[in-house]
Amino acid sequence: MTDEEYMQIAVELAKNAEGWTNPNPMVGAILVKDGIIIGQGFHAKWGQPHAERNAITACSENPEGATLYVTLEPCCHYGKTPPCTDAILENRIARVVVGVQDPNPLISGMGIDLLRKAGVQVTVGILEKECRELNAVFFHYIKEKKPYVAMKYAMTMDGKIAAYTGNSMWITGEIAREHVHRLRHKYMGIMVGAGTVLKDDPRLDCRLPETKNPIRIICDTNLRIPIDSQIVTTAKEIQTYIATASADREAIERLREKGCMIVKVPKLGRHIDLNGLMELLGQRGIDSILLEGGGTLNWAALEQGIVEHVYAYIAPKIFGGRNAVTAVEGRGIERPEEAFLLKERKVTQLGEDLLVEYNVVKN
Ligand code: AOF
Ligand code: ZN
Repeated sequence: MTDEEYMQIAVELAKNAEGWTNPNPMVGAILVKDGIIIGQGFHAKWGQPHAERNAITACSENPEGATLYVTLEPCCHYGKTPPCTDAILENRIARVVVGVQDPNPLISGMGIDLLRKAGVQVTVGILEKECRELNAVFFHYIKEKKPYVAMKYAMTMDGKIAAYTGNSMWITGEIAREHVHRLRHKYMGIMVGAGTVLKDDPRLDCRLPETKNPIRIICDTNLRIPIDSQIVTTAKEIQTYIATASADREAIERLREKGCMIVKVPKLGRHIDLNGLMELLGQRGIDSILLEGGGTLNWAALEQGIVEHVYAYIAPKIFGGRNAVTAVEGRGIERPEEAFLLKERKVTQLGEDLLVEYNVVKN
């Protein structure tokens, strides 16, 4: 097998931990000796042992002289766990194949240097693109210190997210809706505007087995969220932030009593400053957010430049209706050349529906 083929196995292993490692990366590792995989592992959960140590522990024979394939550069620092480079040297691993350099300033190339200086043969950049994509969130968050925001919506073939009556249950089929719940597990936070709470009274939880709920973030400039909404009444069970520019002390106190955390954010025009909010949420350790609308918030998020990725679920239906809402509302752009551009298409078939994904082009 080639280095790329072994690395692919490590990438797949890493994905087992999706949603459990944030704000740490997902990492997979395998040990190969005489062409045979003798150990494999992945970083299973934030704070727990790293992929390399798990692979070494799982070895069916002595890893001395083996090759280690690991999706991310081995760490050389003491974090919640001791350096992986120590484990590599102690076990006399002969060669290390690295997917991508760790962007963490505590490591960023120093793990590779340390191993080379100690006489280990190191190859860097095998399946680099895949390994970087695997941790798009981690790469973004460690650099920007703000969450990676992915906008998600479900629409008909004619671009409607509801009928003209406002009814949107349901646009897509069951398989696509289950996929959305996987995203709610993968992303650490989920964000909607107050309008969506007023209209749908959603729970914004994750209803799949062996998953966790995202932290809920409601953008509510003027504190319109009803005290008896499902978000507020479940705020003691599921972490909930209300981001507001309101100074209404009584309303804030009422929400706090129900378990909501209030973040005060300055206004930018008529709505809250989303970049300011992202900074605050980044400081609180939130590395990723699934943005589920509605159209007003989606527009503001695009306009303020906080969106990195777009998931569009498309159902084979047509609703029509001049007043039926679309995924992105607001004022919109004036001329086609002002469009927000998307790149790196990915298409997945989900039953009769399609999921079309893109990254947002940043200048
Ligand atoms: C690795 N292998 O499997 C992972 C790495 O606090 P700690 O000890 O868990 O360290 C977290 C940092 O280590 C994290 O920010 C990232 O730079 C790196 N993650 N490194 O060698 C792994 N998960
Ligand atoms: Zn490590």
